[in-house]
Amino acid sequence: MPETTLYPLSGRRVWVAGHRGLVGSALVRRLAREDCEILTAGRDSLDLRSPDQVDLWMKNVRPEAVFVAAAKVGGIHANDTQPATFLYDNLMIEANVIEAARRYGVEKLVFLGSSCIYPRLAPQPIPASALLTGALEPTNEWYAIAKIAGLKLCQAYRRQHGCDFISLMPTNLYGPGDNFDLQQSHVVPALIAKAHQARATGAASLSVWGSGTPLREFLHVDDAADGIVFAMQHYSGEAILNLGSGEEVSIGDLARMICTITGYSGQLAFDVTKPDGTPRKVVDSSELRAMGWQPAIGLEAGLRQTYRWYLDHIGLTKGADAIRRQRAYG
Ligand code: GFB
Repeated sequence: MPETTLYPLSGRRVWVAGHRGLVGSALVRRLAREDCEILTAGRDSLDLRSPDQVDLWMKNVRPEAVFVAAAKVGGIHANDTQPATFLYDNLMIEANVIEAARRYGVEKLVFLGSSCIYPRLAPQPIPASALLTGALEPTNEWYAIAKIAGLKLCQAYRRQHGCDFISLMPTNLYGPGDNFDLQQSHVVPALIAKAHQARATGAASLSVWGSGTPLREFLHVDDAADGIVFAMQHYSGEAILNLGSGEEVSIGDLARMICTITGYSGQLAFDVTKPDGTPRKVVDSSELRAMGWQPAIGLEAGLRQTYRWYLDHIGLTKGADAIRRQRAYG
């Protein structure tokens, strides 16, 4: 931990935009350890795609610090099949929040992008300097373009208006509070839900999309939240920062780990009619690490904890009850 904190959160009014999502809910958990006032607004009362609603909220509530964790997110299938929603919703959310933050004098703002902003065939681990040096991965270019626009907004507002807005690019995140809907979800919650169901129903095989060969870097969302809060407290600058664990695994090996954790012993059936997406994306997080942040939760422990969360909150079938009892007492 650096000796001086650039932007202490103690006593500040902090808005977590998107507090019900995977990252936003982890930020709320993490910020509970800081002596700050956490501000939130549900989707029912504030549509972040509306410039007027965002302006009014900011005018009335006057946060001093903002985490832009709100976004339309999803896995490879959701990205690939809803390009307009991923582009429009994300452009509107980030433009509205960033402009209102400038207008009402927000002191510090952290914008969250994604590792998919980098070219599909970027050098690995991906340095921040790889941005805009090559073609994007087609399955998520709409989301990536919206996120590139968001980080560029932060840079432009810093240059033109002197705003202390910074951007972080997290790698693939997972953990409690994730979306387990198979049509929308990322790979970790999808495989947990599928393996759980396969075990509960005694299915002979479990469908894994693609070839199983793509490599992904996974970071537990509580580690991500810690890194995001750390960056708000300790970093100010135009350059974007990567946020990753450095822990890379193939999708096939990830599926095998999840089978072990859920107790499913059937076969993996790789469905090559589904896309693989980018072949590899591990980000170079050395800058944030050099400042003093490091992740604490290894992939296997994180997956086990996420499966426990799933059993307690979502897998409420007869099969889940039986499995939960067995795992609690076994
Ligand atoms: O997590 P995921 O959906 O997104 O998929 P990306 C990662 C890999 O897991 C792909 C494979 O190779 C998928 O084909 N996979 C295997 C599965 N089985 C499944 C399954 O049942 N469900 C899902 N979803 N995948 C996302 C972007 O890319 O990365 C987002 O689409 C975002 O925009 C995120 O940037 C970080 O890692 O391919």
